[in-house]
Amino acid sequence: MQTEVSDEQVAFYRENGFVVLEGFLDSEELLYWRQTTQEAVDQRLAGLGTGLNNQGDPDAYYAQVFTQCLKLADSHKGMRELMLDARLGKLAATLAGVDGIRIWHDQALFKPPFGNPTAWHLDNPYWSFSSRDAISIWVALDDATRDNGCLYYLPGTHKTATQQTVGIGHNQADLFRLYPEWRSIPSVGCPAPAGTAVLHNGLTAHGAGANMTNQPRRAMTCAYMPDGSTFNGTTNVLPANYLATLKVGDLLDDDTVNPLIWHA
Ligand SMILES: O=C(O)CCC(=O)C(=O)O
Ligand SMILES: [Fe+2]
Repeated sequence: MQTEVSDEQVAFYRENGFVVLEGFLDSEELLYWRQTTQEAVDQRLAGLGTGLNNQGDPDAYYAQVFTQCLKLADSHKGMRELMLDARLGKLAATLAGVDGIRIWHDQALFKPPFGNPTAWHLDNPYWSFSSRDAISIWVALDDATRDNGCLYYLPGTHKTATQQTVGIGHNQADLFRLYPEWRSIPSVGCPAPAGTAVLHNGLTAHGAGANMTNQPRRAMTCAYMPDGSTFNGTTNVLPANYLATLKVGDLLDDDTVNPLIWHA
């Protein structure tokens, strides 16, 4: 796993709100990540393990944007080992410029054959903490191309975003109702050969195209929370028993819910 980044890559990330790291996984690691993720998703969809997925109604529009399986590290041992790797935390912390990184949630995102596009959105406003330094890693398990739904970004939007976003719905352009000034920013597509990691700030506008091919576009991702972040009142993926103990402003520092995977 190639988790070292250059000063230029850090500078690019800070300026644009995303960065593409080709060759992140070598071919052996790629096979292992693909196999582990597929197995964890298959188990989850078969009803094993705990946690969340969006396949309640497989015909629903959102279910055909991607198969979304959250918190696979909680239900699959091999996935847990992959996700708790301190090198991932150090990479995220280095790009974000923070001194500690906790897992917010992992999620597999498999855009199905002929799947719907992923409408423009911001991530951090969905989550139970508000931070300008939240960061996610998105690892391509298949070649992600302009044909099958690679990611697109609006560079620099992490600098002007507020904590307002839209749902990932039918209209690609809903986000521009909130941020009309972003319509003038040229989007940047990020084709990503399998094994590439793409990282983005939780406030960078992003989306993905439709999958016009008859093969899945699989990705394994993880969202990270800077250590020291506090509860903002949003439920998101927090377990009910933990939520019951929290009030707005409390530190989110429970290692069983949000593991601290790296600290300076
Ligand atoms: O994989 C996709 O289509 C969208 C990914 C995304 O929105 C994310 O990783 O935050
Ligand atoms: Fe997203």
